[in-house]
Amino acid sequence: MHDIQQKLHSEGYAIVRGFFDAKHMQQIGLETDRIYQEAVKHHATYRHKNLLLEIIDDPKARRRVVIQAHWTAWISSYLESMRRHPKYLELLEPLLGADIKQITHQLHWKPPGAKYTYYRYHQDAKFRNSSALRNLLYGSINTGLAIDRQTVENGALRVVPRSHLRGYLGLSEDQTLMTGQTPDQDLVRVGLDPASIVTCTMEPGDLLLWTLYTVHGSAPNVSNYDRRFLISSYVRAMDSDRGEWTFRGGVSTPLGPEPEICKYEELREKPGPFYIEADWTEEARAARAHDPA
Ligand SMILES: O=C(O)CCC(=O)C(=O)O
Ligand SMILES: [Fe+2]
Repeated sequence: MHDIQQKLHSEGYAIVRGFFDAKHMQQIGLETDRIYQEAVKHHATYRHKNLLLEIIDDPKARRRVVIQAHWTAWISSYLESMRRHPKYLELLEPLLGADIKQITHQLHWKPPGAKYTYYRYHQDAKFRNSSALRNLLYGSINTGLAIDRQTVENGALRVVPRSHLRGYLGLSEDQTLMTGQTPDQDLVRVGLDPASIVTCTMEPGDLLLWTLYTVHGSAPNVSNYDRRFLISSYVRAMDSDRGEWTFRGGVSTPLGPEPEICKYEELREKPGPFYIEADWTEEARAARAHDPA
């Protein structure tokens, strides 16, 4: 555990091998597939409170695909129990203490053959309400659980080691995250060395940790298999006015009757359910330019 902490703090990322065993991973995989089949029935992105099922009509795959699902713990009791499994406490308590909340719970798919399966380099601090969060560097830890093998071919997460020590760099500001890759020169411009990038290849059950300032992104899936990844972001409770309890005084704590504000700030005013047409794809933007509404 000491090694993990040391690596996370010195390099900005660390990988815990075999965090969950094959039996748990098989069950998580089945739940993930079940959620995909449910989600893809929606014609567009569906929001209900913190639950978000992000759907696009992928122009390359020529089918509807699900690319992300947030807070499926609300529709899967198994994922709800796994987000606060004692293994997470064992891992996180030395780093965050015994009072821990969760800000994100996100399943990501990169369906084979789809166009939008890349993520530009960015720092997750970009996606936090900074007035509701303190101690951004080490008060939050992002975790990514490999459901499928994460390979170069299927677009494993890539990190820039030691980039977390550079503060907020403003990468991919004013850009949609999934419509392209970051040119090397953008990294060089902020003083990062593209040659230092590490591809975090992982086996199912491995867990990647990174900080809110660690520069990361991922390449498209050019393989013929999926890349399912479960991202959960944990925070020291006293550093955050957002999030769902995960461990309270070291006790694993289930979701309450109503959700807490996590990343979706409009939760109270616009709980939904409602649909959102994807406006960020190149196709949607071209249609708007052609026919400005
Ligand atoms: O799934 C990925 O490859 C990256 C996702 C990511 O970094 C994010 O959603 O912030
Ligand atoms: Fe990210």
